[in-house]
Amino acid sequence: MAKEMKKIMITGSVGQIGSELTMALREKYGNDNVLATGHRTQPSPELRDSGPFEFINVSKRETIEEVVKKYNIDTIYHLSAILSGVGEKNPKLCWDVNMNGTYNILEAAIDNDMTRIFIPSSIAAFGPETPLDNTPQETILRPKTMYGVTKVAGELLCDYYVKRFGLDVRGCRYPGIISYETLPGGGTTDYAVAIYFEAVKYKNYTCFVREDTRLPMMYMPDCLKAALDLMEADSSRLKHYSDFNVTAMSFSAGELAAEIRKHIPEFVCEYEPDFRQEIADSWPNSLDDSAAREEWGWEPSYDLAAMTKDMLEVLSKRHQEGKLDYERTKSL
Ligand code: AKB
Repeated sequence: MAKEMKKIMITGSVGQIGSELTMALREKYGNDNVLATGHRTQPSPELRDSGPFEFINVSKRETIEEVVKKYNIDTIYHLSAILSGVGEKNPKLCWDVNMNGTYNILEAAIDNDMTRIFIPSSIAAFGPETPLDNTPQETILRPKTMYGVTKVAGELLCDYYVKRFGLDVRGCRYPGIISYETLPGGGTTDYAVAIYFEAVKYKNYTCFVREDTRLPMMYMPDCLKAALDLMEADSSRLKHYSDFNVTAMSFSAGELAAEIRKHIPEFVCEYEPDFRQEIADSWPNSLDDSAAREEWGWEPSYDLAAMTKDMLEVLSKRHQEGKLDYERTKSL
């Protein structure tokens, strides 16, 4: 008997991860089987023209219900979230979107008998009391940002739905994600993306964290692989559900700038820390992701050198062709 096709919905599909995850899922499961949703931002022509798209508001349950029923959705990748920097500027909005959004997605999943849900967490779940190096899977979770608070509460809520209702919810604690398609919006790790665009376009960058700030990071192809692999993993092997540590590399802002200088020798990076320094300082230097490796075979492909080569090749080509769509932004 033919395996029934998944009917997938993605929230936050216009965002940094969502935009690329939508295309990866459409490639894997068929364009018509992947519904992209967003809040207000218009989707790119690629996203809009390659499959279905709807506007929803994750903090309004009825808007989720409507599209879930219309498209007969059985699987959700819930990507919409307010990130750490914007979350500190607007903690109320952060709570509303992240907490009510997660709760509404979980409730919609139960009420519509869904088979599997992906809800990512983040290194923001950790805090200053967490061990900084090789941060363990099981550790102290006392974040000091609203974003972090919603991520810890989200992990706990997901685990509750697994145990209490038998819902298959999975997720990983993403580190900073670096990519060239869609810019991240309002996170603390955004400097590690902006630096590449500005190195190519302006040959200089003013970084909003100190040179010695070290954080765990991951290149987009590995980020997509983590989501796809975890969602395909054999459930009998999983001891964890929504809180897997995953990482690919760790580097300081200074090491990142030095790696870029190997390709663009004239590149100058200056450092003017803003309020995001304190957030970065409260997050780990590096993560222990052995649970993800053991339980579902997690293995990243890109390190700092391979990622930098790829990022600069793509962005330089775009710049030469006059297609590098990037403007310097002021502080959040
Ligand atoms: C942020 O910086 O807020 C995000 C994250 C690490 O979750 N990129």
